[in-house]
Parts: sequence; C-alpha cells; structure tokens
Amino acid sequence: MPRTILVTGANGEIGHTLLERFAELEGARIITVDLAPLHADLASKSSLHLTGDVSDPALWARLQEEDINEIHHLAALLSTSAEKAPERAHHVNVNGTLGLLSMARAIGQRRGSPVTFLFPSTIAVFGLPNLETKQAAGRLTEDQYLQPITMYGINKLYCEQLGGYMSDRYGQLLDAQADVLDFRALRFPGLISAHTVPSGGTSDFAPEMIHNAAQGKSYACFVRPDARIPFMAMPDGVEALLKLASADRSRLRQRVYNIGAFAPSAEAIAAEVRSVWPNTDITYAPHPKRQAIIDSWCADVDDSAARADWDWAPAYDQRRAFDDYLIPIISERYSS
Ligand code: AKB
Repeated sequence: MPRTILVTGANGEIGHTLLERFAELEGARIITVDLAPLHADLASKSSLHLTGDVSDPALWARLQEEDINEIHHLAALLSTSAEKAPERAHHVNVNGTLGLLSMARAIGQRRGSPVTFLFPSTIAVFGLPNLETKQAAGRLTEDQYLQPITMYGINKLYCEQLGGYMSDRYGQLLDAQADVLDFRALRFPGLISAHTVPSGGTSDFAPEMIHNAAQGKSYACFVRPDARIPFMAMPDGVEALLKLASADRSRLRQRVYNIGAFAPSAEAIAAEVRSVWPNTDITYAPHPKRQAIIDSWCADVDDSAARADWDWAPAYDQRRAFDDYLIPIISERYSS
C-alpha cells in the first residue's frame, strides 16, 4: 500500500515546492487540499485534490475516509493577513488545526499506527519587548521570549502545545488509545522562493524586493534598513519538512524545533539586489505596525537542537541562496 500524504494549503508558496519534491518520491499517494482548485502546474502532482476550508468539519470527515500516513498542514493565515482578520485567522489557524489533529488521531486509531503530523510553526512565536533586548538576545533557543504580539504568532504557539497534547496526553480522563499521532513542528523563518511571491506575511519585504528588482520595478520597503530577522531559501524549508518527517522518533527529544539559515538586515538584502541590478530603485517607507511586528521577532535562531536530533543543516547560506538559487531562477523567470 503506497504511503498516503496529505498536504493542506497546497497552492501556497511552501506547497508548490513541497509538491515538486514529492513528485520525485516513488510510490507516494498525494492528497491535496486548498480553498481553490489546484493550480494547473501542480495538477499532475496530486492523486486527489479536495477544494475546501481546513476548518470545515465536512472536510475532516471526508479526509478521515483516507488511510493517511503523513500530513503537512501548510494552510494558515500569515501574520499580516491575520492582523486584518484576527477572528478569521484564529478560526482557520487554530480550529482548523484542531480538527485535523483529531482526524489524524482517528485514522491512527483505526489503522493501529500513528499519523506523522508536520506542523509549520514560525519565528512569529517569539516576542522581544524592544530592539535593545532583541539585539542583546541574538540567536534564540526554542524556549526564549515566547510572548508573541500577533494573532498568527499566538495561534502557532498554541498549536505547538496542542500538537504535543494531542500526541502525548490526549483525554486524560478518557480511555484514549496511545501512540496514534506523532506531531512534529518546525519554526520557519522568513522563506524566500524564487518561483512564487508571497502575500500576507510580514517577512515578505525580502522576496518582494528581489522579485521587484528583477522586473525593473522600484520598491518601497515597508521596514527600516536595519530591520533584521532570519530567512531561508525555500528549498531548505521544504527539505527540513521532509527530513523531520523521516527522522527516527527515538532521536527526537522535543516536538518543536527552530531552524535557521541566514539572518540579513533589509539593507543587506538590498545590497545583494543592487549587486545584480545596479539601477534598482529601493527606498524605505516603514509601515509602523508591520515594523513593530518585525522588531518583535528574533534577530536569529539557535537551531542546534535540530542539528543534533535530526541532522538539520541548511544547504543554502546567504551567498549560495542568492548566487545559486534566487538570482538565476528569478532572472530567468522575468527575462522572457
Ligand atoms: C510571515 O511573515 O507571517 C511568515 C512567517 C515568518 O511565518 N512568512
């Protein structure tokens, strides 16, 4: 019986690259879910696509009919979108995740073996009180400064805890079956894709700046030049999901892991862009609310636990991300 993998938010930025990678894996049956029909370029990479809302109980019931082994739950309202619709964000990000966790438990109980549930958390779970503290704190471990200031960060931090509960301590006054769910979370930094441009995130200034420059468009950056958070090339983000999914459970000492790659300032990203497109017009017009969100996020992350427990190591540092991935692919994309 082939391994059946569910991907929610399949049309999203991570979903695009993840489905490309799954297409290279032999014998996996891929079920995709998104609010919209699957994008035409992804259609061949899905065995079954369900168009629906991840917070819809009818969707959970339909998915529960499938013998799913692994779930990559990518669907979410990101930080900026969530601040425009906080209650909707809570409903999708939290109720949707709880419904899928319960569904996964039911499948694991029926089959007698656990569903591996990959949960993309985020650096938005961190909440530094001011810039001085942010700069002094430097690379944060998993348990530092967990006071998020956005609905998205609060949602993701709660769901990190929820996943551990649903895996390890579900229904302590019920006679609940154990070992039916294996929740694994990693905290993504800002992800930069060469193939898609994000929407709804606060880390979007980096990919927006690069994609605009490649099209000869000016860009008014919504954060200050000194604004700094960790970033990662999209291929590394997807490899991290695959690596954590296949990691030996006996090596995993925690359910939530930081992962990092490089942590440039906005001005350092602009310098990379200008080195390729010297006439690029980049200005700075900080958006007070979005700047405050970025200032509350960590300057960088300590990912030593991921490196020790499941051999995490990014393939793309900043130099290679720009030279071997972002610039060549983005240049080609807009050249024709
Ligand atoms: C966002 O900006 O909200 C996301 C994230 C960093 O999780 N890209």
